[in-house]
Amino acid sequence: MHQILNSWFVQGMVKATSDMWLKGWDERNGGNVSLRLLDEEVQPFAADFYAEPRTLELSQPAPELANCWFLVTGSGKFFRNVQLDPADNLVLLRVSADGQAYTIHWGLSNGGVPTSELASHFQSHSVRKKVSNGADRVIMHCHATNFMALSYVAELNAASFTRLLWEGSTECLVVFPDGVGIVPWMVPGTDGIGTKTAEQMASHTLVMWPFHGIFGTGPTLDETFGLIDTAEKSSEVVVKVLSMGGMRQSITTEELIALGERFGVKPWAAALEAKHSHVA
Ligand code: 2HA
Ligand code: ZN
Repeated sequence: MHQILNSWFVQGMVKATSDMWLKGWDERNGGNVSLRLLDEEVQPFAADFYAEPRTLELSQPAPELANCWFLVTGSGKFFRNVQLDPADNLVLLRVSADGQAYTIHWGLSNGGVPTSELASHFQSHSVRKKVSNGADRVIMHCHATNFMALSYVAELNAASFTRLLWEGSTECLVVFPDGVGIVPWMVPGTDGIGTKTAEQMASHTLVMWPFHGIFGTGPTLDETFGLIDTAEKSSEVVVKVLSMGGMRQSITTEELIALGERFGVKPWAAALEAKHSHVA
């Protein structure tokens, strides 16, 4: 029995993916998660590593992540199965010293490769590592249902969409003061969508992939799950409100400003100033 199965990072990934499955955000092989780890966090489990690890080229070099370790979900793996067999569904890898490749040290016990969205994850990790001074360690993608549903009816403008979610639940402005970025619809799994997502990650902790899902970032699996959960909860409220004929009253701009002051966060100015068109 591998000791690494009891590590906080494997257990944390099992908890996150199981909860995401139970939330209904990750049908079939939908969704992917990556967690950046420090050398001192993984080395205690080196006895469980492959004696002959596999090295694969990255489709896009990631020099900012040179030598970084990541625990990542596997391509084509089902979140509902991670808890049954973490060693088959997850993969522990290390980016090479030149940032051109990565080596698989544990996991994918029956073969396979890391998530098809590895390019998006690595490009976003590079950006968040910089803007958070190393604090942000998680990139999480899933198909949060109500958030996706809103992408079909809300104006696909980041500021007005952020304003809509801030109004959908009082806690939102406090949890994501930097708002939600939006990329155009693009083919998933490509370097191109990875670049666009990472661009948005420079100033937002959440990014919408219209008609597909959400990307979130944060320092821990718990924080990132909580961030997406909060955006999804607000989305659910807004979906219900729109289904009842639209808002007849809502949180005002002055009230949003007061919220930010009380909780010591600086709300994204463009979203405070934005209007949305969902008042009945
Ligand atoms: O990993 O969700 O976007 C499956 C996906 C691709
Ligand atoms: Zn997806």
